[in-house]
Amino acid sequence: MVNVIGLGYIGLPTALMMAAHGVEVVGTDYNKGLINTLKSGRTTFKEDGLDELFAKAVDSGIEFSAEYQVTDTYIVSVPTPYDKFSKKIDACYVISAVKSVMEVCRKGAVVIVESTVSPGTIDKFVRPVIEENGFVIGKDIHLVHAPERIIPGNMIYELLHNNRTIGADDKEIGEKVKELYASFCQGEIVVTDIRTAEMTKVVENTFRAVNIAFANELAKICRQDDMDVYEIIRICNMHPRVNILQPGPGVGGHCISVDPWFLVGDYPSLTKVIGESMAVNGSMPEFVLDRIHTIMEENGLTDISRVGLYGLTYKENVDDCRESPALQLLESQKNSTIQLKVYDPYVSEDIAENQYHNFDAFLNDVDLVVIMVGHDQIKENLDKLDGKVVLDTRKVYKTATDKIYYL
Ligand code: SAJ
Repeated sequence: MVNVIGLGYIGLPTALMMAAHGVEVVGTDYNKGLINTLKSGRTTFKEDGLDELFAKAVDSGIEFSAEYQVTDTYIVSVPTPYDKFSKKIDACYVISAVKSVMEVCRKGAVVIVESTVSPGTIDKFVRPVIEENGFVIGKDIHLVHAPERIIPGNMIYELLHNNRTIGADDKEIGEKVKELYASFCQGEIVVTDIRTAEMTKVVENTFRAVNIAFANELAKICRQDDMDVYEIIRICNMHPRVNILQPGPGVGGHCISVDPWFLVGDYPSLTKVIGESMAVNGSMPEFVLDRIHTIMEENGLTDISRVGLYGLTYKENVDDCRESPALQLLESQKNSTIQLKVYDPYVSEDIAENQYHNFDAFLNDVDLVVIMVGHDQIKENLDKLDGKVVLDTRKVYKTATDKIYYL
């Protein structure tokens, strides 16, 4: 039996996928409300295919409990934030989950950390917890790091098809864990050591963050001298060895905007490119704000309270708002008199001032719409924006016009 600890964006789909493929699974989370929701037959966030997978897993006997289970395999999938000042990883949730596992587990158990951690975290924080509990690592408890690579918005497909990395002290244990993931994963599964697996995961997300920062910097250069950044990137990407990502209003989510800081925190003097890239991405909400003011002036608009941000999530077609560019922008304005209106079809709770829950009512109250997220919903309703001035930060419109502006 596998006890999956932490039933958030990664832990829940992983637990469901394993259960749907014949593995005996109990999902555990300290949030009793979340456990009750799952027990009552409902999922806790929106993701394509998640409800269907949930139904299959329930049919296959998955169980949910707020209690840690006595079992032979644990998968720890809890958040790893970073300390905003030191930029170092805050491993408190991982440490606390492993401590709780130690209270119930038997000798011989395999503890798999799936949470993204900076290189050295397992040596520094996880091994001591196991040893303090009187276990000998490699004999009583086996330690594995199996970072996840699925992308919100396409999680279920990627769980099945992505290649995976398993880091283990002991090759044989690594192979055993590989077999567990191979119960559903059709991608290639590489077995390596723990430190390499830790670094690999953080490097992948850092690569993407740096690439996006490059695109964002190009957008700023092109804006200054009136060049079309999208056309330039499109043509550059026709080169066989160039693949530039897209500029945007900023970088959000719990991965690309977080993981590179782990390296900056641990290697401050060696991370010039990474640190600057994070600063460029972090400057984009402010760049959007400057664009709003310029566009208002060009169109003779004077009332900032009639500017509306469309999209509060960190990217399209998900309901996750963590670190989202729109929230970063609103946060930077919180002490000013600027009162922007906001709307997101994926966000039903009230999370911001002046938030609308009806698209038409939102449009009625604004003259300038700032598309912060390219949800399918807006792509399918562009005609409703006719007559509005639009700042399209996601290139939802195919061409800019005298009323449609890009970044
Ligand atoms: N973004 C851009 N321009 C782009 C692509 C993305 O501005 O060209 C922005 C998005 O709008 C968003 C942010 O970057 O605000 C991050 O979105 P994302 O789609 O790039 O990535 P995440 O955070 O949803 O998922 C990433 C993925 N990592 C990589 O692609 C290397 C995913 O595979 C990881 O599993 C996930 O992080 C994670 O959990 O670490």
